[in-house]
Amino acid sequence: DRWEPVERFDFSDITYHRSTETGAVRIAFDRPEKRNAFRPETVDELSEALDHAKRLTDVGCVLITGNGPSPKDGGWAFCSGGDQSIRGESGYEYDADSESPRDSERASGERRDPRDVGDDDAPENVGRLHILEVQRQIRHIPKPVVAVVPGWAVGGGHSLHVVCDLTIASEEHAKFLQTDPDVGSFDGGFGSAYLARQVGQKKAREVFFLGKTYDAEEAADMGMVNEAVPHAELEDAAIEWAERMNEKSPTAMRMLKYAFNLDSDGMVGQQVFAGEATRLAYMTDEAQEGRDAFNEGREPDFDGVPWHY
Ligand code: 2NE
Repeated sequence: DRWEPVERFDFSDITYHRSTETGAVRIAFDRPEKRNAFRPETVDELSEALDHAKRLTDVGCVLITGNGPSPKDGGWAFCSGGDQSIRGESGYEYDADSESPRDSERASGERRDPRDVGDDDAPENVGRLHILEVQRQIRHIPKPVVAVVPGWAVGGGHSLHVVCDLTIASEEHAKFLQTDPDVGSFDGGFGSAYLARQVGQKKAREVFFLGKTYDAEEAADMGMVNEAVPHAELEDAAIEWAERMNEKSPTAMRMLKYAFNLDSDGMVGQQVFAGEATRLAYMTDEAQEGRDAFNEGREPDFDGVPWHY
């Protein structure tokens, strides 16, 4: 088979696989009966999988998708945003009674409970909006992230595809829709402002203010989807992209991703880009001479190092 599960995790709301063919992972929302809406548990798992994928040095591409179809009605979804049924007063709340496999792991101390901050007085179930932290993870993970959209991308799910480096979508089933202002929510960050950089101000405002539904072709024409492909070929096409990207220089790809991010990420973008420049500098003889001189208690000798131009 093309995918093997990453066995160290026992997720309940997502699935997480490594490709057997190329350096890629597949992270998929796995709540198809809810159009893959996310709850805090889903977001924790997504974050954990992304953090793991970041540290896989032989993986050059992350695919994020939604499992389907729904066993209830056959509908396909990438993600329909925050699960409105568990939305509390200030955000999305953990299911206090849930009995996912992860809860037993947490109870036995095998896995850190993200709700446990080591302070017994801290309220446990404050509303969360930490999908926004995951958006920042996607921005900063040092490899391309591809949104593979088999169906609905709605609300916070729409914003997630916007924040991914590339989007590939099912010709037949993908649908793009912003419902944020219908449910009193607004992604005023990447979901809207960065979308405007992709499709222009008028179109981005149309997406939010009129709440129209766009198919994959329309979204591609608009500039927020890279390619619409037949549904049956969606995953093959995504893997082909991953293979192409894996043939490139990892350093160049990382620097390019952060260069593309830089002007929309402000000082944080500069900091991330500069960190990678520092890493490259560390690999030079002159930086190693500086380190060695300090450790040996002598003055550094940079004679002969050219002032490149
Ligand atoms: C996604 C959409 C357009 C699909 O419509 P349709 O007609 O294809 O399916 P249906 O029947 O509406 O949905 C199927 C089942 O999925 C549940 C529905 O309640 C339904 O359940 P049953 O009746 O079968 O039991 N479902 C779908 N989306 C859900 C959701 N987000 N939460 C909980 N249950 C959901 C249509 O379903 C839709 O418009 N969904 C709502 C989209 C939405 O408003 N999302 C939240 C936006 S705010 C946000 O995501 C956000 C943010 O902006 C910033 C930070 C954090 C979150």
